[in-house]
Amino acid sequence: PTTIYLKDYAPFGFHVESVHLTFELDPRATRVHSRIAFRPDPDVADRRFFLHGENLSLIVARIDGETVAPDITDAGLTCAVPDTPFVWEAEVQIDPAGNTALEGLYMSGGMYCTQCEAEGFRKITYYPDRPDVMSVFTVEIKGPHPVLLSNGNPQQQGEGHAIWHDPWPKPAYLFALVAGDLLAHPDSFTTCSGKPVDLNIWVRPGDEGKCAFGMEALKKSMRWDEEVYGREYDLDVFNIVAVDDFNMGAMENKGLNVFNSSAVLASPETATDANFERIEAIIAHEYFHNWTGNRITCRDWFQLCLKEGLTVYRDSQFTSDMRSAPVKRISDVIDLRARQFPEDQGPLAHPVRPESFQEINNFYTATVYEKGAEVIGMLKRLVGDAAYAEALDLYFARHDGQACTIEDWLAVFAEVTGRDLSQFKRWYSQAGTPRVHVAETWENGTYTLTFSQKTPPSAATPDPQPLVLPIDVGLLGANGDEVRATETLEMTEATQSFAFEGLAAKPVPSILRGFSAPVVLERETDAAERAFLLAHDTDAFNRWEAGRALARETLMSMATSDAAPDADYLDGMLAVLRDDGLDPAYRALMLAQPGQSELAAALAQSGSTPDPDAIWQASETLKQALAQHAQDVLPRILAGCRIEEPFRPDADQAGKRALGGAALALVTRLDSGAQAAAQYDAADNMTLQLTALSCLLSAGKGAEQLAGFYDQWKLDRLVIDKWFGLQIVQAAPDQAVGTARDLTGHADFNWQNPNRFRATLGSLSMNHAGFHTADGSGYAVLADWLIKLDPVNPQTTARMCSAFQTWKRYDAVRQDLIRAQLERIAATPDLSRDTTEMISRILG
Ligand code: B3K
Ligand code: ZN
Repeated sequence: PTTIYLKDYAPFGFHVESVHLTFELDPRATRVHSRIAFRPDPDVADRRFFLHGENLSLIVARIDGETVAPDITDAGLTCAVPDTPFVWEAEVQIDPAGNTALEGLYMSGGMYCTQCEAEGFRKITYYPDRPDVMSVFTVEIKGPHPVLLSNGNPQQQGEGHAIWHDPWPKPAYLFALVAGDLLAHPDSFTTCSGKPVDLNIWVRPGDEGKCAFGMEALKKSMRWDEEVYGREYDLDVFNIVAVDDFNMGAMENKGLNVFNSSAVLASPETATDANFERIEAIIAHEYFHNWTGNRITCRDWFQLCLKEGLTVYRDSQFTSDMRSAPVKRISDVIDLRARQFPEDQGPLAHPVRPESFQEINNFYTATVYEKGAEVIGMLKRLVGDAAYAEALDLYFARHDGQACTIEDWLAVFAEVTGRDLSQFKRWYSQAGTPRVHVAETWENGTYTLTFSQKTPPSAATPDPQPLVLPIDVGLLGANGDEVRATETLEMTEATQSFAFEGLAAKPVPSILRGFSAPVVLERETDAAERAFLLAHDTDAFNRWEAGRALARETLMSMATSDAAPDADYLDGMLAVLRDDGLDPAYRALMLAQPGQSELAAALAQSGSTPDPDAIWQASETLKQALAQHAQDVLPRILAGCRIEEPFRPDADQAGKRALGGAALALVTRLDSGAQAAAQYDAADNMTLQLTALSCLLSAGKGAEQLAGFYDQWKLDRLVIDKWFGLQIVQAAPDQAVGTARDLTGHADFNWQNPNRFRATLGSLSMNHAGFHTADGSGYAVLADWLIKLDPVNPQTTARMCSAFQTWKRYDAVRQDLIRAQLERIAATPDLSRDTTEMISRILG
């Protein structure tokens, strides 16, 4: 496989003035006619005419009306062309029904749809399929389908024929086409300057009752982007389509967003509160891409974080505004630690802006997305809100209609603030999570914090340099009052001290408030200080963090010795449970324990080899101890979380249900599932139903309810995904592999559907002790299925290989077992480029 390097970037030698596409749809033999006006770019010396194209049958090609005979390879074609503007025409034939990779034009449940990012357009026709080639598209669709959609505004629409024109120049990765027997959930929106926009969510018949929430989320997103970023929508229509077979969450195609149905369809009966929140965030994310991604796009795929980091940052601001800011921040950090830290600390570590790749689809990662968003959060914290707003205005004004780089992005900040951002830029080029050690001194009324930062070297970054770290610090007095309000310390050196003078007594520091930088903070302290901060910290994030640290530390010692659960932790949690002044959602987050994989990482970092069974046992013991410790308050919590009003998927109600669910999980450990069974029977929404079922399964009960759940929901694909996943996630360690194996034999296990595959095999990899079962059967089952899926759907296969990325944490026996599976996958004949790259990076 060839490796592509950022340093080799070279512009294309031609401008594309316009693109006309005509599709004659047919499941096995779709014809695509293209008419593309090229103009040589005199500023580019290399004017080789290369068009990407894969799996295309070329029927005919013409230049200015004359038939030509291009040189065709697996990757595309070259052809002699004039040195003056010319019109390229081609007719190709493709096979949407045979396209199981779900990239390019494919079929899902009888409808046609497309996925072109990153490099899927080349499976539709010959084209310079690179994001810096932007053009105006007109698309004509012919086919016997009531609904025919593409980007932009409709010019003609009728049964069997439609023409769409998109006036905004765009790269081919934003192209989309949808055709099928679809129903619309319509609405409309008037933009800030008074322009009407027709909105539609298109679904297959039967799903029309699940669109209302997504539509509200869309309208809220449109308003928010006007109010907060001054960004107005720019077409007459905005369409969203729900598709069952989709490799990821959703796609921001211009004016025609295509969504995995799990990321848009919801009703109270079938979707959980977590589903609703995720849907609201993804709709916002894709909508926000209209400006950050579409109007301003990426010069090349190395710049992916330019649009993804910024858009994730924007959607997290949106969720904070719509819901609770502290709860959103804590959830984001939980997610960052669960998904990005393992990547950054293992063999797949790469910078936020990678410098090389073999398959770009392997770089749609938590590092590019979530760490990319953290970097923007740090930048905003360093320059301040006003300068951030000014820099963004300049970015939009200067770069609208362009394909840009991280250099362009940082330049607007440098210009607005006068700052030298060259050191800050290392956040984009260095892999690895910095570890920040803190020491303190107290002398004559001066309290000094000394920080040292160290980023562990990795294959991607062998010699890491000090980063700019915004470290938010506040100081508390002995009674819990804040003696110094939050201040952002700007650390730039490897070791640096900050002094706080004129203090009456030694304070208790609250460090890294709001998780102001994505680092691992190392502070040797005792449980008493953690408990103090858990009770008193005025920063909501750090208050939660104190409880999290207590939980982590007690679990680590329980997993490695015969230590009993820490009393400070149990008392602290009891106080949290009793504190009705705290937001229920926040209390629910406080009660959640660190994940077992996160504990394994912490143990490995502290120098011991994690034992998955011991971690599981410690986690069970701690939950049981908490249940017993809190048994007197749990009934009151449960009663207080009961909701009499009709279901609303908003933050208030969701928070109560989350706290009620956390309490029910504890109660189930004391009452053998009586109350969970009662909640299951009475539930009139999916959150309560699924929470109750989950409690029962984790107690080793609920067989009857599980069967009933299947019967009740067997016709609802999204709910049955939950049914597959929950059984595996909640299985005891010695049952998980067997359960997953049984389910892969179930009549409803459609392994070619990514959602179902992930619900089954992805869930197995998330059951930490189950996946890492000592005989290696978890590894073998996953490897078997990855080998089977690879020729059918390389993207989903490659993505799921990351289940193995943490393998070097474990003992020698497990490492050998995992290595054997990785080598078995690597040795599979004709393994895809996607999976080959992932396995070779993981093997190191
Ligand atoms: N931009 C798409 C992701 C495309 C993934 C290609 N493998 C969705 C998003 O980030 O909004
Ligand atoms: Zn995105």
